[in-house]
Amino acid sequence: MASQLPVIDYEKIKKIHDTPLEEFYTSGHRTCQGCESAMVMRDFAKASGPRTVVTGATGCMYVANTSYLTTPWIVPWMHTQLGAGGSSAVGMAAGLRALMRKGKIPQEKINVINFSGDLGAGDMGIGGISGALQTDYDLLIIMYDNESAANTDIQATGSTTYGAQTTFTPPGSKHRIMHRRWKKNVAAMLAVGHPTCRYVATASATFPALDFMNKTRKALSIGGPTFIHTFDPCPKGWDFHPRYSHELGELGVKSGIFPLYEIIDGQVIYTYDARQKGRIPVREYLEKQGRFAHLIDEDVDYIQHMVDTMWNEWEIPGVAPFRAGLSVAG
Ligand SMILES: Cc1ncc(C[n+]2csc(CCOP(=O)(O)OP(=O)(O)O)c2C)c(N)n1
Ligand code: SF4
Ligand SMILES: [Mg+2]
Repeated sequence: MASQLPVIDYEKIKKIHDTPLEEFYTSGHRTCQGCESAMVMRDFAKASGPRTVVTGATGCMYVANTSYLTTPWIVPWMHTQLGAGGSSAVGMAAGLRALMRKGKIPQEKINVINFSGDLGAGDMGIGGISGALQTDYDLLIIMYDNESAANTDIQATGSTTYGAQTTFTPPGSKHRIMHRRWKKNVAAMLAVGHPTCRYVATASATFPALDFMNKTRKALSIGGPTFIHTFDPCPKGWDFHPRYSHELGELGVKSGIFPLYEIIDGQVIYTYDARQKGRIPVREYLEKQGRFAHLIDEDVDYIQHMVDTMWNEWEIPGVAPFRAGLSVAG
């Protein structure tokens, strides 16, 4: 159950001109040119507005955003340890609740948002996030997924795409593909495992207003502990020219390799329904990135096959990779 504080009355953004002009993540950062994760920061801060406090786990979005004596954050912001995103959000929300109960600060809805990277949230911090999703606090955890431990020079994580070159998985003459795991399905895993969590979504800042900002607002309005997983092209780690970040995001969504959906009170809603809209070949997404330059046709065919299976054969396409249960009597 979420807190009884009045919710902030967010309007749905129907077109790009509806987005607020005020910025709460602005100049003063040193992320790479074309960094889509920086867009995730800017967009969620814009969507959530001034009555927001943010905790951020170690990673590019901590380090590049807090160069000595500078910061782009306008809203209150606190660093937390890698893997501690969930517990930092719970601590922040509990602290605010206690201060309000004791009358030390006015009773009002203050958004608590944690951002953690794919290593920090999906791998190291998954236990703490699971704990946070079992609480009754209003908090939102955003896993910004650049598909590597980018800050420490692009090591593979559980979220790295099959076959990608990283500093942990360099292709060699003996083994062309060193990264053989399929991408971890973090949002769905958290949704399935926490049935009372009312809002889980995947999102893309390539579609900033209509997709990501509205999903941020929906999560904050629905309340309770909520989770969003974003898909963030990273020019440095994925090896492409910074001008193509949005194009890569679009190709990832339209090829179906990164499904966009919301799970609201247990109902799956596809926000880009690749079954109805069709999918472009995944090759169009892969061939524009240097991290896949070593792949040969059969590797691309394999990735295409896996994406096709995800959309055509999974019990809940893109979300749950199971077949319907059989009884033993069968
Ligand atoms: C407990 C701990 N282990 C390792 C590190 C070193 N470290 C700092 S940032 C980072 C990578 C984080 O990756 P991710 O969460 O995906 O964020 P990104 O850097 O990609 O933005 C690592 C391994 C650390 N700071 N703390
Ligand atoms: S390495 Fe990637 S995630 Fe990190 S600042 Fe550069 S573009 Fe952004
Ligand atoms: Mg990362």
